[in-house]
Amino acid sequence: MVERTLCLIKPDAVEKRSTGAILARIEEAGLKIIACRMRRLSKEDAGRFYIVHRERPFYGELTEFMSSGPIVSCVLEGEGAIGKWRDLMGATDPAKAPEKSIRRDFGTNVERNATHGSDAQETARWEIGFFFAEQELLSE
Ligand code: FUP
Repeated sequence: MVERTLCLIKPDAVEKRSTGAILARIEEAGLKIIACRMRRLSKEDAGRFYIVHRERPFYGELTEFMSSGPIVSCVLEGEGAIGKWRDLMGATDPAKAPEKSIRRDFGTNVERNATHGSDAQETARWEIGFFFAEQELLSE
């Protein structure tokens, strides 16, 4: 099934100038970028994006980090895009992510882990809507 998923390149990876290398891996894997822009989140924006984690002990630090510099948000489209993008990223903790995965190659630790990807179809719809209007998704 053709799916859409949200990809974020987080402040650590943008600062390290890994944006191009990460986008290249996405395209080489056969996923299509149908929207892409750079933006800096406020701490409040980051708090809304990660609202499901509000009770977790790392919520404050996570929202601080996610608003610490520019991020790149993209919408990826393709067959099984949600799972494909999560496979490309690897586990949340870069040390546990497989060799050649994006988080292993570009991440530092469980917080500074280079990228984000939606985990299910409903979350993907909500997360895409957080960053983009429907008419900004250029599928054709
Ligand atoms: P993932 O779906 O792989 O991004 O992972 P989670 O939904 O479990 O976590 C969301 C984000 O919370 C991670 F990308 C990074 C952050 N996090 C921490 O900062 N500390 C932790 O112990 C766990 C997650």
